[in-house]
Amino acid sequence: MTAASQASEVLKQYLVPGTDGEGDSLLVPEGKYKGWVPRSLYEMQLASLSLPFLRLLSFPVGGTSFGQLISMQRFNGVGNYLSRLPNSFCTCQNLVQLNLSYNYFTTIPSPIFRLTRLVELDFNENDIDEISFDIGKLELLRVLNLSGNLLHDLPVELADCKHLERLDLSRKWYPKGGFTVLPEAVCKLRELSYLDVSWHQIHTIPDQVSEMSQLQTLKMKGNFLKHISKNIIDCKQLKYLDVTGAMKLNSFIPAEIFLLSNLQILDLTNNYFTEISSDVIGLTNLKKFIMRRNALLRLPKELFTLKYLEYLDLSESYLDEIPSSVSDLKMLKGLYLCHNKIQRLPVEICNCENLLELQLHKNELEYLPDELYKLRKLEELTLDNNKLKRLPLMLDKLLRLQETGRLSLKNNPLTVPPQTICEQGINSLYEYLKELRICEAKHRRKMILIGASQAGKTSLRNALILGRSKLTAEHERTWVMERHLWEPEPDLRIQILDFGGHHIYSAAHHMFLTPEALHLVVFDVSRYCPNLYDDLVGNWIEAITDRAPGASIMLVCTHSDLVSREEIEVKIQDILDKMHTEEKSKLGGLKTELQRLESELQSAAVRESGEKFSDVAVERMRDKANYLRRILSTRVTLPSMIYVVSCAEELTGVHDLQSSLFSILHNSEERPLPQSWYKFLTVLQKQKARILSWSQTLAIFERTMKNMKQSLYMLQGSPEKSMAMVLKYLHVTGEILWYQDNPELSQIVFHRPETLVEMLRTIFRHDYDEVIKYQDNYGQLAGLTRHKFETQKEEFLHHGLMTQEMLHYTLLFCDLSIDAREMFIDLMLKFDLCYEVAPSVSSPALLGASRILQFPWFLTADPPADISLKWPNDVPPENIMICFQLQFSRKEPPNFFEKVSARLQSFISSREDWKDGVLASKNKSKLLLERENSNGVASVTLSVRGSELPELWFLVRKCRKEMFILLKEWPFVRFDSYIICSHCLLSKREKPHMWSGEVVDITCPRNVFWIKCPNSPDQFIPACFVYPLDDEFLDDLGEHIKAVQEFLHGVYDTVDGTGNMLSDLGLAYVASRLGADWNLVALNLNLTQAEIERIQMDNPTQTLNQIRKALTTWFSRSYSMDDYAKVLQLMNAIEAANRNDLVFELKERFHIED
Ligand SMILES: Nc1nc2c(ncn2[C@@H]2O[C@H](COP(=O)(O)OP(=O)(O)OP(=O)(O)O)[C@@H](O)[C@H]2O)c(=O)[nH]1
Ligand SMILES: [Mg+2]
Repeated sequence: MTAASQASEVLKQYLVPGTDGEGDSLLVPEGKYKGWVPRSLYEMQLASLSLPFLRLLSFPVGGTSFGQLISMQRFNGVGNYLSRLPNSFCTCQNLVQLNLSYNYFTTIPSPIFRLTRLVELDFNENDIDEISFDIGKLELLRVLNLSGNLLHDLPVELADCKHLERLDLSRKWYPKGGFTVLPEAVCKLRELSYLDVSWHQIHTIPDQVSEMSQLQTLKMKGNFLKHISKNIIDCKQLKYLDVTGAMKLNSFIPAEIFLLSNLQILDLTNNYFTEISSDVIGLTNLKKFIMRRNALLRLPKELFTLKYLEYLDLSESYLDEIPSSVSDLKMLKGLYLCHNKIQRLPVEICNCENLLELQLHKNELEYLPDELYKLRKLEELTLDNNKLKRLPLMLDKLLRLQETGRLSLKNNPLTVPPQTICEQGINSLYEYLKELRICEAKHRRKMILIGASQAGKTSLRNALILGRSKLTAEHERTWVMERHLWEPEPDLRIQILDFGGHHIYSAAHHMFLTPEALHLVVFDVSRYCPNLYDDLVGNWIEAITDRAPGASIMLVCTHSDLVSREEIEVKIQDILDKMHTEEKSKLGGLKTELQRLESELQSAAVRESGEKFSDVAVERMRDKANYLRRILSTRVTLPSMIYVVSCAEELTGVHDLQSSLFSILHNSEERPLPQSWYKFLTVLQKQKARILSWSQTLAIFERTMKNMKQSLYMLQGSPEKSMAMVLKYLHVTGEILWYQDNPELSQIVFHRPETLVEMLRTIFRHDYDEVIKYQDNYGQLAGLTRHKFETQKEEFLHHGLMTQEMLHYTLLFCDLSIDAREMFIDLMLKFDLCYEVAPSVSSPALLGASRILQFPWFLTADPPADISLKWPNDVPPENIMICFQLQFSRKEPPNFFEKVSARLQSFISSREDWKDGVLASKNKSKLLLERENSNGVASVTLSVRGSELPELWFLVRKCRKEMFILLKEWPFVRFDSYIICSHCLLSKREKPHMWSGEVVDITCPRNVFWIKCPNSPDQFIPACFVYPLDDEFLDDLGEHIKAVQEFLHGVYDTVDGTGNMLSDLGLAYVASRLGADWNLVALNLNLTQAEIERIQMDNPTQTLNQIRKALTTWFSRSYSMDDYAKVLQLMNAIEAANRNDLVFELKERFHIED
């Protein structure tokens, strides 16, 4: 290969092929060839040629012919050593773009004027001082750049370049020479849109300026402007005027400038103006006002009427004040006030919510407004070199600032937070502020978002906290509950509890509810229709009013963007009507009942049947009346309006809701946190354990108080009581959870409430089926094969039965360590969320499991098919039945039935559960717990059957007690309790008499064995069917049994008596009639003396029980005899004890023939 062809190959590497039919471009890199280029260049056919910074002294090099280059359209020879051009240059007649900037030309070379197709010509940074009149020949020229030269004059022929759009004539910075008047030739360029005439000595803008009707940008830096023709207002397109340092001789800003109503950018930097005239108001479209380095002493209020202003730079002047009207600049993005003498910032500045940059360094600021945190978009905040002692407490809410790190605080005498913290960087500073705030907040509240699933609670929470729309995706359901801290203002600290609306979570809700909270009942207006009132609104309101005396409730309707205004109004009216009608009728009912009680109390008229117990009955009535009065006086006032919001983009109505929330929250009682309590809280929160025991907490409390030199006794007299006071306070404000009133749970402190949520989430999840899947690794750890896993999962989903293995698996799956397992079980049991059951034959799939927990919430089953065998409709003969019923006006409180069902477990021995019922037994007694909802009345009924009267009453009383304990969680739920008359039940009356449930509190008075059934005045029933027997006094149990026996005898009208006499009740009757002679009878029935003494020791004070025990012992031993033989043996034994009277009586009573 020849040297020439080699060189041409090398050049080709810089070739860029043209696109769209354009020729190729050759872009030789800077410095590649110093002073020359391979000759092969001239053989190339190019559209563009670029030879920058190659130290070329001439071009073409060493010759006069351009060769093939003659056809090029663009030539870039920037940064060479060129000072002239050969004549041949004019042969490149296709040239449209020529760039010869940064060379050494002293004039524009004449060949150029023959390039009549030129559109762009660039001679920027040469040494040109004069331009030939030939310039006028370049008629197509649009861009002419002659900046950085030494021009002092212009030929008038420039005006012939009438298509010029951009003209840069700015000079080198040079003390002498230049234009003194804006040249006439320039003024005639009617198509000019950009003109730079900086660094001349122009003192006048002449009247002809008006001809530049297309001018958009005029740069006149460093001139000596004194006179500006007011014709400048004819430059209607003028948007950008830069007169930096051009008016140092003026003491006022020329008024003509303020006439430029279309101006968008005005730069007045580097002048000596001391003020801005009120005429500034004329710049109605101004976006950027730059006036750095002047001598401003004050600002006119008109400046703040420029509503489109986005950037205002007033730095490096003598301002000592910023007017409050700065907040009128709603579009402001940049405010630069550094290097002034400002001592205070108006609080209104915090309303400039679009501010991105705020420069305040080198001023004399001593304070900053607390609300500064509202400038959420701020990316730069410079505060160094001021006199700040204290920073706003909420500064850490400026999250963008944390991302950019553009916060400067140096050289301030800071004490809060201390300077040393500030020097550690923005992250440390923000942490410090957060802690400081926990300590200093005055208003602490819990705010509860509650409502149906998908109501829009979480989206509303986002809108409130973030101040912008963040709608949740449809699948993002809140899972049990989420707690978020909201600090909208420095002294407000609000814990928002956002509940998942899915019904499966309702079991857990009440754990987090506190009456002191502010409740927001949220519903989706687009889904609302009158028959969904209860589901979407009513039930939720009721859940709150029943629990929380004096609670604050607000109603919020979301999704308003999806529904027309008119439709919303109709729906809202419907809701308010329903809500208030219901409330009115409830209150009406309460009042009527109270009146009835009051008048009954007044006349002290007591029902005939209760004559003997009048004192107690009156007492009960008085209690009830007081209770009703309490309900009436502390009744929640229901909201009279509904807030209508949309959490979609526009956030319609959210602002109003927010303002109302603030005013409610501010008006609430102040709850500052004393220093030592705060310390205690922070120490608690740092504990690694998931939960703390009472004694652990007490130790921490004592240590902290000692360190803080605080009295452990404080107001409450003992460390325990003092700590209880602090814990209660922290619970109410939502920082921790502590269940003071629950004896099981009061010994535990949930110092990290999320622990509880995390645990609940493992089990209480609406999507358990889809999410919890089998994985080998977890299966092995939990000891579950795939098959076992599937069957156990099935058991959980259908019968609510969770094995220890399955729980273990679920905890692992949810990333909770198994050390949580025991605690989990313990807590779930304590919260009555489940109970432990023995493996039973009814769920054979779980027979091998080590421990089984029943979660009644997950029961979906119907009553067992054989229920009528296990609990026949007709009460079996010789059985007593007692029914206790709770009635609620509309529905039972949420989860009440499930919890009662869980609590039963502690006193029954076997059970079978379904969705709305439990069939259980204890010894020989059977128990049925059922819930029902019909005709607007919800009831939970407990029925017990058996022959052991004391045991039956034990079951009723125990269960009733548990129910009442649970009902304390809803102190204002209205319920009535009854004993359903056994007489009416046994005789199958359609409407049985309902004895007021209070009778259960009264024990059966001595010597009263019969009372009248009000349903049939001539019918007496055993008193022990209505009133429980006195456990302490069972001496007249015998008489009661006799009454029962006689009563049942009447009801069943038995003919053959042997079986009856040998029934439990029959033997109880015999026992009740035997009395002191029983030892002898027992001996006659072949019990040994030792056995008799043992029986006496086991039942030391209760003779009747001794006798019954003796009789049942005999009875179970004589299983091989037939009934007749047994009766005969018993009669003989009684006869042998000289109780012929009794033999006779028994024969009569049980129809026993000789
Ligand atoms: N158009 C519109 N959609 C909304 C609005 N608020 C919520 N949504 C949508 O409604 C659905 C439910 O919203 P969420 O905020 O998750 O409702 P939630 O009450 O928290 O639901 P749960 O957590 O399941 O109880 C989501 O798909 C949201 O995007 C609103 O004001 N307008
Ligand atoms: Mg949610």
